[in-house]
Amino acid sequence: MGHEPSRWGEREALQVMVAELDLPTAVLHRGKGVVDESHRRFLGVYAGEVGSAAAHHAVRNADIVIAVGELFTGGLIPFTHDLSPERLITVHPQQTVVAGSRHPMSMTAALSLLKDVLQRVPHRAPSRAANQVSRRPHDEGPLTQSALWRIVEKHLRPGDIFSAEAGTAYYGALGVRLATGVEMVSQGLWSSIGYTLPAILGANVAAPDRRPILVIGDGSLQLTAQELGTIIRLGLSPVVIVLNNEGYTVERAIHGATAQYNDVAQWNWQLLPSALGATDPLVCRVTTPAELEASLQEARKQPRRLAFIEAILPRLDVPALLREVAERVSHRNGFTAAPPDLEAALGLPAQITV
Ligand SMILES: Cc1ncc(C[n+]2csc(CCOP(=O)(O)OP(=O)(O)O)c2C)c(N)n1
Ligand SMILES: [Mg+2]
Repeated sequence: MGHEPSRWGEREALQVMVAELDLPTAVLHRGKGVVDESHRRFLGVYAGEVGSAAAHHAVRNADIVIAVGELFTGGLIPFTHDLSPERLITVHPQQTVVAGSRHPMSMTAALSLLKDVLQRVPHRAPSRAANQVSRRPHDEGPLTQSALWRIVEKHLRPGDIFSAEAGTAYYGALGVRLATGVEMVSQGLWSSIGYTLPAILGANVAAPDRRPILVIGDGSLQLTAQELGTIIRLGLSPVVIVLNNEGYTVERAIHGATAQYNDVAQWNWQLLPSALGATDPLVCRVTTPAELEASLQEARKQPRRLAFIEAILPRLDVPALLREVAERVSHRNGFTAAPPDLEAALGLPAQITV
């Protein structure tokens, strides 16, 4: 599943189809939040040679793959999807392509037709389930990316608008299993940093009864932080978690781990909400999993109060998925040796940027 069903108002129809037919589903990174991830046959994020092994296995072995609303123009590692056209049905807003043959029709009509056909065709489902955020407790010691995402997952509520900025946050969020009805607002195609804070402002104005939960890096937030002032002026109360890892950690993972160009100014984040006009914000600085847990619990208890949480993280700590991606990007850009299983995917584009 890609992102188009959300944009074209077909998210609900798709979710009903998946539930009624008990279909195994996987999402591409931009389609995160399109299907109900609490569904027992949810396989996780499909990203070719990285991402969910269950999704990769299912896609590789399926007789037919139905790709709804995805253009395959870019992946986490582009061009490593394993999708031969002869067993592929792609459904787009205005056309459906079946094994290479194009049929002009709306996505609504195509989904209804597919539902009808699939009801009459017996289908088997893969037995492997998604294996995403680590379930191991990490409650001792300083906060890490892996503990942070486990705690964020636990605190998401049905109906929340969940947003993760480009950077380590985006990759961490891809590993979170979303509660039913959580919708994602992110920007996986161009990855323009600074996008998500204004984006949740817009989403919250459009849907005042749904609480946005944003996870954003310190570098990205410095691009559009002033919009927190608008959020405050409008009396909105999102939960904003700022990952303070002293700079561009996603870039450090690819090249220049200690390079100065990956450093950013060290703002006093604790003072930002009041500097921008907040009179009674919930402001926390967390350095351990227990502190993050407590601050999110408090934020949940006070839905009408802006929550601004500064999470202190190690400079080089990244989510597991990003580690895999960064290794491959770094290699393709000629910075490092090939990771062990990359040889099969060589001969592909030389430069990739994040
Ligand atoms: C407008 C723009 N400039 C630069 C980039 C390249 N870029 C992608 S992520 C990133 C750094 C993000 O750093 P931060 O927000 O601190 O997140 P972290 O990875 O440290 O958690 C940069 C510079 C981009 N995607 N968009
Ligand atoms: Mg950072």
